[in-house]
Amino acid sequence: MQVTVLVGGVGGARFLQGVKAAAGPGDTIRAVVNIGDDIWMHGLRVCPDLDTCMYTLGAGIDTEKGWGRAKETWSVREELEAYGADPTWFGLGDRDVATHLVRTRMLRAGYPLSQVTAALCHRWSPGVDLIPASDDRIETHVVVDDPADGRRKAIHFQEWWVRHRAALPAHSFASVGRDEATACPDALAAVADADVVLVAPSNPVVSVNTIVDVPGMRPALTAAHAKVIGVSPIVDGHAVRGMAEACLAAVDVPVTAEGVGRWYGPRAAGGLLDGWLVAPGDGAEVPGVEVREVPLMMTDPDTTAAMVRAAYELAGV
Ligand code: GDP
Ligand code: FO1
Ligand code: CA
Repeated sequence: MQVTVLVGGVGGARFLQGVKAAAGPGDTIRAVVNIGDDIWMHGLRVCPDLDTCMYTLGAGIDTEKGWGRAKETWSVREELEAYGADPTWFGLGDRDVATHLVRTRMLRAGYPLSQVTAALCHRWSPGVDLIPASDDRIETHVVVDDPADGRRKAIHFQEWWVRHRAALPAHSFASVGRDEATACPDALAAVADADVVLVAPSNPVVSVNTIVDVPGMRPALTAAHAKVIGVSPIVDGHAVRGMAEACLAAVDVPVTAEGVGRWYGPRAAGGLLDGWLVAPGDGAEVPGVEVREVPLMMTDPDTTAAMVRAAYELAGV
């Protein structure tokens, strides 16, 4: 069976561990990964969601932080600070820098991000094809009121999330570069060839919508012969972790499994979903979408695998 999964970072990576645990012989798993978090940092291209998936599935992740490398050291960061090299609010670990050096060198040599990612994955063997949603640069920027003078301005998602901890109310999100971009052909193929498409319990706004919104992706999802089954990242009215609540507020979507399911919408009406998994008791009415209640806490890969099997059952595969 060919499985395609739309993922962001931490939540997506944990979900992919469950997809791997549920996989049978001969199954292929392709992950279409959000690139909206990507940023140029000290001349290096950093791809947080691709790296979180690669490190997590390759057993190199710092499991406590959910990003960056295990057993990391911070000499480069300390030296940058000693030079007063801004920005100092974004931590680049020494081991992580090697990934960005290899990636940046290959990008500068003209390789597309999808080929760069495949090259990095030769080392990490994640067991899943990690495919960027686009080979083009699309960055999520956040429109906020400048704390200094109250003037409205757009800042990179990483500045909003890392420097300001998402505490600055987001008026809106902008995908800078989107209109000049196209979806990665391998990502479109992953959707077209899939026997089932899963939408991981990733951040609906800055992980899932930023993938679906890449030019070419939504028509591919609508045309796919596979069923599209989503998993709610909102349990009992809360995001399990991270800043999804702040993001949903910015797009006026209720922080409920129902609210997110309705925002994604039924595929029959041009939306994303055929099915929607919500946590027990979260009962959601999503017109045009078949809803199932299943335990949704990804405590370990086998528990997550049960969620994945429930999604396959809902898809009829
Ligand atoms: P990020 O890019 O690192 O923020 O990661 P993602 O966007 O892939 O996932 C973040 C989302 O994962 C958050 O909105 C959480 O609510 C969700 N999440 C994390 N752990 C769990 C879990 O155990 N179960 C569910 N249902 N959602 C989870
Ligand atoms: N998150 C932080 O909270 N602080 C950091 O200093 C930080 C550095 C960092 C470096 C590389 C990388 O791949 C991720 C990093 N992150 C950091 C996490 C990052 O902001 C998140 O993984 C996602 O972008 C949020 O979805
Ligand atoms: Ca992310």
